Amino acid sequence: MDVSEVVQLERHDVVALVTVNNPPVNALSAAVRRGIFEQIKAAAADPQVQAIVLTCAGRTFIAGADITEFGKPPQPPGLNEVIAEIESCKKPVIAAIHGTALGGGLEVALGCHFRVATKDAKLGLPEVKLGLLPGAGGTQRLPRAVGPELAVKMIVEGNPIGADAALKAGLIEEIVEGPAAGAEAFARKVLAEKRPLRRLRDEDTKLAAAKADRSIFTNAVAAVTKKARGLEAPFAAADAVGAAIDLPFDEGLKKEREGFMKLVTGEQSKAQRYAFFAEREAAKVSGVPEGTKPRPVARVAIIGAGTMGGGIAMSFANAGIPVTLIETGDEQLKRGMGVMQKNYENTAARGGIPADAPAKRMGLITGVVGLENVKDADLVIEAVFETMAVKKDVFTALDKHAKPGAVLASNTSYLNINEIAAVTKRPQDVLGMHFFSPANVMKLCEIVRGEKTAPDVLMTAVAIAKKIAKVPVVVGVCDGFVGNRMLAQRGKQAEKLLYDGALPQQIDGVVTKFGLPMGPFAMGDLAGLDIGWRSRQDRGIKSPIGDALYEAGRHGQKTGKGYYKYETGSRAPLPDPEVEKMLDEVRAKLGVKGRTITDEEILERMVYPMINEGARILEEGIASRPSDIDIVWIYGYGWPVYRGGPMFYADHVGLKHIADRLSHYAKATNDPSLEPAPLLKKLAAEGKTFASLAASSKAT
Ligand code: T1G
Repeated sequence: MDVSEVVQLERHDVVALVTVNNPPVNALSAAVRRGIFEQIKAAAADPQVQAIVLTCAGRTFIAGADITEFGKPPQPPGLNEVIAEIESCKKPVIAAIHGTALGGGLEVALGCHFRVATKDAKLGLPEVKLGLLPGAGGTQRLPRAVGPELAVKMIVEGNPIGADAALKAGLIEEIVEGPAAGAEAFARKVLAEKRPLRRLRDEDTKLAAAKADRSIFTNAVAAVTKKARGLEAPFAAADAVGAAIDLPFDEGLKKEREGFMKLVTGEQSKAQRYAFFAEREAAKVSGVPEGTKPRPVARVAIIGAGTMGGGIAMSFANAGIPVTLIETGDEQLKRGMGVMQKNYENTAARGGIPADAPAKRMGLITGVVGLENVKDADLVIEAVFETMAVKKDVFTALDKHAKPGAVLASNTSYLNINEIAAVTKRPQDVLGMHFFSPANVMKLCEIVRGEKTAPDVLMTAVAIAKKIAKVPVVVGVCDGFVGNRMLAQRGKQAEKLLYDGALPQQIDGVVTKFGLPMGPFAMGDLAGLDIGWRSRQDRGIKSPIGDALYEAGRHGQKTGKGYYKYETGSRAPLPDPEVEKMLDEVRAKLGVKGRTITDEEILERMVYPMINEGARILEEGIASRPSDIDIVWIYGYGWPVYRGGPMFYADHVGLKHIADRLSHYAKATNDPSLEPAPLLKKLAAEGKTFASLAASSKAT
């Protein structure tokens, strides 16, 4: 691509403007790097130019390196070279920041002598979210700009800061109107005041305190790496920032480069970069006519102020969307409103939201009694009792009271959307929006597409889910859709492993060591074993140990005992010898003798049956892509992002191995349902991957 196509140079008397124009996010492709390098050189060599402004066209300043280039042979000039050219320029170079200056984008700005930003700009180094660390000087220049404590927080957590915070921290010089014009005015000021050029590589003042007392930095690192269990990048990134304190700039840069190269070629970053694109791919709905527009959603009504309804209402209020929250009685409504208020106050007390946010957000939620109050809503989401009879009653009433064109969504976690839609005269307006508990925290929203769901209704749900900062994945109608359907297979194997001789703590231990936040039995205790028992009663399913625990009044955390025991006021699961005794009795009744089971067998029987179910889900078209299934598991159940999701993991392990092990367990445990699904068998026989499906479906 020709340099001038992506990076233009123009001169306004003594000020040169170098403008990057590489939509959609001005990513630093090879052409952009070449363009910046050459246009800065040209401006520096132009005797009429006394100052240079680096700005971007479109909606944002440079949002980072071009992630699609990773894994391919690097093309010159490297980003470090481009930044060195800017920093060594004899004329002042000013970065004009708007939108999101992220990753390599902020690193380019850090190579400039001055930085100005618009009020709504965000500045950050999110590389750690891709399993990387800033690889173009960010770990060395940012601590010199804002100090090592804030720098290591920004780099290890990967979250951006706003312009106000950036100004306060000394990351930018000024907040300006309109990035380029504001920066040009600032450039003229720099010239008029004959300000000395600021080269961050030469500024060590803000490192002095941490040089004198290293514990300042080590404490900061400890604070931000608490949640980094299993991840490599956060710790490597912290080490690179430490090198800025301990070493001269160029040696620190070398250390950063070594750390970056190790991560970018590693398995974790490959998985995290895959997940980044998979999340965006999931929002591209197949089988919807090009240009289908979502319906406008100005007001939402939520039916049910329980745990789910309250969490969903909070998600909309958090995005500034007014909510009518409807309950059947004042008592339930009052309780629901109180829970949300408390949630907001607790978050504000922890500094998670501003002190005035609870009042503002609760002010957006109007609590009322009576379904007729849905009449003004553009989107109605019911989160009532999880039985088909209750759902049908609610949708019959919604059909009567909701305005024409309103989207009617059920939050059901497994019930048949087509059956629910059939009780209305408007099945085309009905779909599922399955949120995950706690709904105000978990990001996944399974958008369940009914047979008759209209394309624009589907796109409305996808668009509104993104607007409330959820990750939408469109799924088909079946028992449990994608996530819970796969979870059910894992639950089945977990229970069988108990009868085969394993204990809850061993099984949960293998699952959490693999990287999930919680194992199946701790999850059961959290959700409540009575919920599982009721659902089994509904469906005529027996569970010897589950029923025994329920009948013994062990309903999980809520009764202080379930698969584990819990000390008063604690949610920490403690192994309970009582449960071991109960398992011995159940095994005796079943006539099975327990055996010692290896962690490896547990892991294979926890994960491979889920992958097998994922293959069936793809065969049936319940999910359009293997990566959609991965996104469901990463955002709905906390599957470790550095393992990319169950289907990505399957490709990494090898489908032939997985198929062979499933066949082995099908025979060893006399469970034909464990035989490899036809799709898995076929791909394994052909030496292919699930990823090859996505590639071929993209090709069609
Ligand atoms: N490279 C390539 N494509 C990118 C991209 C990037 N950095 N960022 C976004 N895209 C694509 C994205 O796939 C989508 O494509 C479209 O742009 C719109 O994105 C050397 C090594 C900037 C906040 O991690 O966080 O710099 O689906 O849907 O919601 O140290 O994109 O339309 O075909 O997300 O408005 C560091 C990643 C890179 C920022 C905008 N930077 N991007 O959000 O739009 S590593 C990042 C984002 C690095 C240096 C290191 C978001 C956004 P398509 P979108 P959005």
